[in-house]
Amino acid sequence: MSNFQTWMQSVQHQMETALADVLPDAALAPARLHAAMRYAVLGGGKRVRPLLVHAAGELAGASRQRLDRIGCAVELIHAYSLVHDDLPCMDDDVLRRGKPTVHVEYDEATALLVGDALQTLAFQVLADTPLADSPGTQLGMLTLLAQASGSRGMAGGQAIDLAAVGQQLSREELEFMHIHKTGALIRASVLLGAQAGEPLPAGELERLDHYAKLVGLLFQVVDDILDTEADTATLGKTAGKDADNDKPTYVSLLGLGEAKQLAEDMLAEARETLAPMGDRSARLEALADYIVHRAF
Ligand code: GRG
Repeated sequence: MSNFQTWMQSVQHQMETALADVLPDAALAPARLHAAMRYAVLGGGKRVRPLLVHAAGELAGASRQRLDRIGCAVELIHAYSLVHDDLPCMDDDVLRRGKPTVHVEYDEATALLVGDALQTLAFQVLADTPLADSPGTQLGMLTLLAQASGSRGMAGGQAIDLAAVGQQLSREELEFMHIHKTGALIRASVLLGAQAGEPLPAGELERLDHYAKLVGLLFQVVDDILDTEADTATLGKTAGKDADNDKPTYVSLLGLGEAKQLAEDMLAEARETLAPMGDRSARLEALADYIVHRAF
């Protein structure tokens, strides 16, 4: 196993423990809501966003404890978005991470509350212990996560996505949607990790920001490629994917070959962006590579 794979598994394992610790005990009232929150978050997922938090935070010399907490905050926001995205009023999906979705396993009202409670827990986790060298920096981190999650970030991107069903979008419009829907939280993960450590030179912060924006879009291009390949492999639409398939994607816009080329080009740009930081950015580079090559 490569050094990167060993590191990735150790962070994933550590995040599972950290998430299990910050989530309310399922024995505490209201027990059904707490059990459903744990069901939504634990035992699945690649933990890409916490991995980005750790890789960027290590580059800035941040402690593992701080990065675990920040990783929990972004993963809780991500888990909330998946629970709400799966609801019948949105994508109406029945399976997530190989298990019944939260509204199928529990019920719709519980799934709505699970999302709400995970979102507020994320901000609690980010606020209730020192995570940066100054309170001002930590306040800025809270603002960053709020902006990345709200109507000018992920929730706004989801609104644009819902409005785009059955529409033809230009490449610019598709990019705008994904920068918000998927990219904003991925970008925030990198920046939050970096802010938990020593102040970085402005040039390095700009490089990290550019890398984070590229990886956010890259993630979605690859997700579109994976969806297309999964649909092709099963010779048709998979259960619960009908709404998705009416939405414009990079593959429907560019074709599979060009979408793969776009992913490779963006990966090359991400590598070039990190290059001046040398070995300190090796894990961020390996993560970008992992995000792209899990597809092909
Ligand atoms: C409901 C406010 C609200 C927002 C939903 C991000 C999002 C917005 C919905 C997720 C739906 C989706 C499948 C988007 C495509 C890209 C994506 C975020 C995939 C899932 O993320 P992964 O691959 O999942 O990181 P795991 O399970 O590994 O955590």
